[in-house]
Amino acid sequence: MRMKTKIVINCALPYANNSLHIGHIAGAYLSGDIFNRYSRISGHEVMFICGSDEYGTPIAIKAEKEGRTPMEIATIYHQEHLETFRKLDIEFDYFGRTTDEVHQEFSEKFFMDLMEKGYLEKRMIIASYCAVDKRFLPDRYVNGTCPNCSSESARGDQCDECGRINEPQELINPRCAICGNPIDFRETDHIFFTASKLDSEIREWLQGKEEWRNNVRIFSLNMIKDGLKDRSMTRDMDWGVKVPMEGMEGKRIYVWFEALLGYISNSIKYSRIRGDENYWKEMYSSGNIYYFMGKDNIFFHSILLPAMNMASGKYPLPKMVTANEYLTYRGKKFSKSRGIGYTVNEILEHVDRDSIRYYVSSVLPESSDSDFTLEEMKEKVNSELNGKYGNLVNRVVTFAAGKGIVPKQGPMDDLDREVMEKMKQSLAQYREEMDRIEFRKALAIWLESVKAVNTYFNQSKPWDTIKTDRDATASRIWHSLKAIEYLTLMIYPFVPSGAIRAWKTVHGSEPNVKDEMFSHLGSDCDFHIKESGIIFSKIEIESEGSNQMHLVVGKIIEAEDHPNADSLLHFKVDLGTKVIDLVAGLKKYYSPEKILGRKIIVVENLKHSKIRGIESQGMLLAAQDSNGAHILTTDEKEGTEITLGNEAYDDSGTIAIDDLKEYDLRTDVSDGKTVPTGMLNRKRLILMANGKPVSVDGNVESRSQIR
Ligand code: B3M
Ligand code: ZN
Repeated sequence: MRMKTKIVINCALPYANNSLHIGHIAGAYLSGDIFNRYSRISGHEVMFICGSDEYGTPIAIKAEKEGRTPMEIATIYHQEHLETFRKLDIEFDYFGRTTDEVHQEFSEKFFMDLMEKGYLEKRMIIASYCAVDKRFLPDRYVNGTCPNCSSESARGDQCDECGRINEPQELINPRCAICGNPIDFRETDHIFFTASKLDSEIREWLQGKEEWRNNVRIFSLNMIKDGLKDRSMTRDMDWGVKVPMEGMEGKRIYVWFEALLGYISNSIKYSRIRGDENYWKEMYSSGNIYYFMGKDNIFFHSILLPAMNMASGKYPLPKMVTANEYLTYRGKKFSKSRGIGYTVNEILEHVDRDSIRYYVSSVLPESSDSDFTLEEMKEKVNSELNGKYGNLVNRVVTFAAGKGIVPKQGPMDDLDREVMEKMKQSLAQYREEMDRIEFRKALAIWLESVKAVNTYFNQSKPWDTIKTDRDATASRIWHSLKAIEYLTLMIYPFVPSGAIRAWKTVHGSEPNVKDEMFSHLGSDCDFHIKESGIIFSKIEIESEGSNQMHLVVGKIIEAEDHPNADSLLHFKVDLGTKVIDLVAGLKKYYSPEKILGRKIIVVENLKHSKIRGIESQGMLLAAQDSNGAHILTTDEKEGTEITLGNEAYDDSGTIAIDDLKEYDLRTDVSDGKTVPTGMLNRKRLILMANGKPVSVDGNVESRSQIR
C-alpha cells in the first residue's frame, strides 16, 4: 500500500509582462501539472500553487515602453496567464498575484523578521548610476561583457549565455540599457542578506540531496564553490514591495526576495479562500514541497530560498527542486520578445490542448535542451496519441457496440494473462519514473504499453471468435477494456481532457480524478460502453508556419540581357505547371546563349520583387565562390520538387529572402563530391531531386554560399 501524503507543488511564478510561450510551458508549468494530476490520482492530498510575479524591472520596463502603469501591465498579463493555463488544462488550486495585500504584508513581515534575527544588514554600496538618465540603474538595466564567458550581451544581473549571476561592477564595459552610455558607480544604502553565514549549512544540505537531478544539484554546488555571498535585497526603484524601514524611501525589496515568498503568501491566501486559515501550515508541515522551474531559476530556488527559510527558521526547505533545460525552436531559446518560436495562444489556434500537452511531454527537456517543431508535433500526435491509443479505444468500443456485445469478465487464457501481466508491470515501471519526475521516460513506457495492447487486440481476433463463441468474445472485450483502463490512467496526467473522454467512452461516466484512481485497475468493474465519439483529433496544420522554402526544377526557355541593368539577366522559366519571369545577377558568369535551355533550381514561393522594372517571380539558386557564380542544376524534369535529404518539407505561403538564411544553404563535400546542402531540423542535408543529389555547375569550392 502506498501512503497517502500531503504534497505542496509550486511552479515558478511567471512574470506578468509577456505572453507565455511553449518554452515556458515545457520549462515549468506542464511538468508541475503532470505531477499535480499524477499525485492526486495516486491518492495524495495536493496543494498546487502559483501566481503572477508582478513586481520588478521586467514589468516596469514593459510599462515604460507601452506608456502604461506597471499595475496595468501586470493586470493584463495576469488575466492572460490565467486564461492560457485554463486553456491548457493546467489547473492550479490557486493562482494569485504578488501585488495582493496578503503578499505585501507577508513579505514585509518576513523581511523584518530576518532583520531582527540579524540576517539583514544595512550597508553602503556603490551602485550603477546613469548620469544621462539621472537615476540609479537596476542590475538588469546594465549591459556589458560577461567576465566569465565574454558574451557581449550579458546583463548586470545575469548572463544568459553561461548562466552566471553577475553584479554590474563585474561586467566589462558596463553601459546603461536605456541610453547606451557608459555608467558610473555611486554610493547608496542597501539592505544585505548575510547569506554567507549559512554557507556551510546550505552546502551540506545540497550535498544530501542525492535524489535531485544533477542539472540542479551539481549546478547549485558549483554556483557556490567560491562561497555563498551576501547579496543586496533592496533596489533603487519605485515598483515593488516597500522596504518597511525609515530612510529607505525610494527603495523596494528585491523582486526575487519577495517573489520567492509568493509561494507561501499565495498559499495563505488560498487557505483563507478555503475558509481554513491554517490549511497551508498543515500542508507545508509535511515537508513534501516540490518546485518546478526552468533552468535559469535554479539558483533562486535551490540556494536563495532555502537560505531565506533557514534564516527565518520558520518554514520547511524544499524536498525537490526540479528544473528543465530549454525547449528550443530551430536550435534557439524560445523568446516572445525576440520573436522566436510560438506563444501558447498562437499554437492553440491550430492545435488542441491535448495534442500540445502530449507533444511537449514527449520532448520535455528534462536532461538536455530539446527542439520543438510543428512537423514532429503533427507526426507524434497523429501517429501515437491518435493513431495508436485513440484508435485502439475506438476499435474496441466500435466493435463491441456494433456487435451488441456486453463486456463480461470470463476465464483468462494465455493471451489475456500475458496482456494483464504486461499492464501491471508497465504500470509499476511507469509509477517509478513518475515518482522520480522522469516524465518523458514514463510516457515512453505508456507508448510501449499501447503497442502491446494493440497487438493483443489484433491477435485475439474477436471478429473471428464472435462467429463461434460470444461469451469468450465478451470476455476478450472486457480484458481489452481493462487494458485500456490502465492506458487511460497512465496517460491522464499528460492529456487530461482526452483521457477523461476515453474513460467516459468505456465507463459511461466520468472518473473521479480528484481522488485515488489506480486501485480501480484491480477491480472487477463493469464497463458501460458509450457511443464512441471523437477522443483525439488529428492535427491538420500544413507546415512550420509561413517560412518554408519551396524549391522546384525550372527550365530556362527564354534568356536575355536585362534591358535596364548591366549585371542582370532576364529569363522566362518553365516550372512544369507555369512559366515565370526571373531576374538574376549572373551576367558576369553566364551569357544568355550559354544558359538558355539549362535546368535550374528555383525558390518558387519567394516574395515577388520588381528589379529594375521587371518583376522577378522567384529566385534561382547559385553557389558563389572566389571564381564567381555556379548555378545549381539537375537532369530531372521541370516541376520536380527539391527535397533536403529525403525529408519532404511543405511549402506554404510566401517567404522572404531572410527566411532563406534559416536553411544556411551552402556547398559541402559528401562522398568526395561537392554538393549543395541546407539545414533542416538541425541536420545538414543534401538538396535532392527525385532522390538524386542536385549538382553544381562547374568546379566549385566547398563551403561556398548558395544564394
Ligand atoms: N518570475 C522568473 C521567470 O518567470 C521569475 C520566477 C519567480 S519564481 C519565485 O522566469
Ligand atoms: Zn557569461
